[in-house]
Amino acid sequence: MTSAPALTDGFHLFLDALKLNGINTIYGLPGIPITDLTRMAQAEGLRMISFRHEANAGNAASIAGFLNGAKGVPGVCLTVSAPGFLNGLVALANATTNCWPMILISGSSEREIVDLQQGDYEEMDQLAIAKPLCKAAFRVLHAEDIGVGVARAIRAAVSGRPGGVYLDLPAKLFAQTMDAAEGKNSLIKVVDPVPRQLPAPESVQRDLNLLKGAKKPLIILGKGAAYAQADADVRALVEKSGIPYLPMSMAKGILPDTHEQSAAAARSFVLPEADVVMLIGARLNWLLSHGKGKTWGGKDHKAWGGQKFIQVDISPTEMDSNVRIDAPLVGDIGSCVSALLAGMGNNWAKPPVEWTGAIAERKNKNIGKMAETLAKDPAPMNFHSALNVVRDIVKAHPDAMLVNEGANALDFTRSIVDMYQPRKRLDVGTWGVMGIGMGFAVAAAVESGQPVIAIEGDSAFGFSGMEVETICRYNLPVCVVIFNNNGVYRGTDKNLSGGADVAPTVFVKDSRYEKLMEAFGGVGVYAATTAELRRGMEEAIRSRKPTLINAIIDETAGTESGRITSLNPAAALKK
Ligand code: ADP
Ligand code: TZD
Repeated sequence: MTSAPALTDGFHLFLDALKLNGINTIYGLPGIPITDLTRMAQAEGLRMISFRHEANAGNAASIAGFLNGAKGVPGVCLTVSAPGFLNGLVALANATTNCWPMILISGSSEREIVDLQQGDYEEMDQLAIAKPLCKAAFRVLHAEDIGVGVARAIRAAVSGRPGGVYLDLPAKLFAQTMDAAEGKNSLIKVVDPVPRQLPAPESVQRDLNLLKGAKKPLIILGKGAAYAQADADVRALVEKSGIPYLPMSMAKGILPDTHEQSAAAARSFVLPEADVVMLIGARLNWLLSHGKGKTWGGKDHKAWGGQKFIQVDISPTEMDSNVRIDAPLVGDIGSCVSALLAGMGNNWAKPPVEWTGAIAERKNKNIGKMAETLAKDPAPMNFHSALNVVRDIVKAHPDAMLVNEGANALDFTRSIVDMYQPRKRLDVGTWGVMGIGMGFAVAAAVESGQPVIAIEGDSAFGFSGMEVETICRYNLPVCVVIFNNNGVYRGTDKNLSGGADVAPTVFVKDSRYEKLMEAFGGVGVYAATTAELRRGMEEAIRSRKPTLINAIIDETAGTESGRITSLNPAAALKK
């Protein structure tokens, strides 16, 4: 009697393909047709982090991609069909916008029923819908193609400019069987998923020539530089050149914010004054006022300020997107920066002291003013006094991950809380999207093993608040601090009609958010003073217990839209 050949199936081939490529964690939410897949993932030794809403699982996967993408490992989010898939799409689109590698994997209904629109359970043409929102989208119909599908998805996500990828897995795929040996042989371990992309020597020389002639040079580090994990070389470039630098939000900490060359506290001075600006992994989008206009010393809101730009980026088509790029340097940041370092030689002249001295003067004045504000301890707390506490805690725990969203809660945290290590600050990114908070916090804890501090506006928190249960369930060392000022931006708006409903930006006053955490066994803290906030945060970090601190902030503090009030169309006609 001959024994039947060993078989494998779609479930196992898919999980084996992930594992083969170093993907050990899946963020997702079970249901038809992927319930068994989530169970088997766990059984096969993957970490399956199960969320309460796919939006948060998607955000978790996207920030895992930010943290690990340079090592060739994208974040993975797994959802059910139609509604679950749609719930994951904001994160997929956000990942693509931010250049983070994430693969959204969704189960889908039967192709022949979907394509004839015969009304299957959760019927939707998911592939077509995902396509415009991501870098690439693939569907696998046959078990023997799983290896290729996963390999293509990984390569598309992490190579070149990273981004979101959609992978469609129809229900019928999972139970398909094939010979186990052939199945194993069909899997692909992606070789060199993040190939180096060397810059052209003549481009390097062009950059150095421009930089050499500069009287007032400036370096801007963006989150692409943080993503690339070329920390030592980026730091060496800044220090060897002696050029002042500005870190974009998520680039904070590549060099410690206390570095003497940081011009962050003199931002509004250096942008219009600089003559040559080198962008490293930063785009001239709205966050940099498109490289022109008054921020840059232009005469009006669209006028060029006269700066020459060097741009280091992996994407050639990023160049000239907003203003002329005089010296594009296309390649991966690690290779570009090391080529620049080599080209600078050993006697590179530092920038003129007139420039660095003028910056230091502005900077010290502003830091002095800020120190005075931070030293005040008003009752109730305001953003500054509460953030003075957070600032101390982060300084004492530079390994901790800091997640941050809100409007004022975002802007003030970014400018007040110094970061000391790369890829510790995780925030709303290019879109300024609310809802990333708890998803990012979960992934930050899972991926790093470090304590996580999430500084959340009360509105921002609401978008993902139910995931405090997830934080408790996995017993993650997350300390959520809600800056509770009773509403979106502030809690003081009035209903213009005089009716009984509160204004659209106002919430229930004095909400007891800390009880949410207590409901699931975590620690809830009500903090009305800076002393209570400090005690709560210190204890959370010490104990590593899931903690939610409801920090009561003056409801009149803060401004509409935080720092971007100017982007908010307000009625020109007042009744
Ligand atoms: P920020 O918001 O911090 O200014 P952006 O997201 O606007 O940063 O810009 C990041 C840039 O970094 C993108 O243009 C992207 O193409 C680029 N980038 C991402 N990863 C790399 C890499 N490994 N090498 C070079 N450039 C990269
Ligand atoms: N929805 C989504 C998905 N993203 C957004 N950015 C917004 C809505 C609009 N929005 C902001 O841009 S900030 C913000 C909203 C709703 C919340 C601000 O209130 P907050 O923070 O309580 O979180 P502050 O500290 O009180 O300003």
